[in-house]
Amino acid sequence: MKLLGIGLTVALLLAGCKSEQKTEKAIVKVSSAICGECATTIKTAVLKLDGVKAVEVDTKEKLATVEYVLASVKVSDIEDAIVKAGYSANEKQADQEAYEKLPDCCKKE
Ligand SMILES: [Cu+2]
Repeated sequence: MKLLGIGLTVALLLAGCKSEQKTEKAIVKVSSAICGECATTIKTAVLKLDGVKAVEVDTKEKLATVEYVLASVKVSDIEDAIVKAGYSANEKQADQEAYEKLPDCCKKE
């Protein structure tokens, strides 16, 4: 009986952990991403955030799909990371200084 109690406690703890790790997918508009290097830069920047599980960047659709842990990351954190990498994110404009440092092929003009 005692063993069953422990088992139940462990199961509950695991369930608790699992709900904390609940992930969500955010789709962020990255209108200034044009080439593969842009995609890599954005991926690297967003993956640095604690709680981001996966990042996919589609430079044709200009969309970044980010899988993140709901409890540790906010969409605005993801947007800010992209902005700081030199790209626009949703309605936020790219950080000018970071943009200047991008390789020439990644600049719009
Ligand atoms: Cu590029």
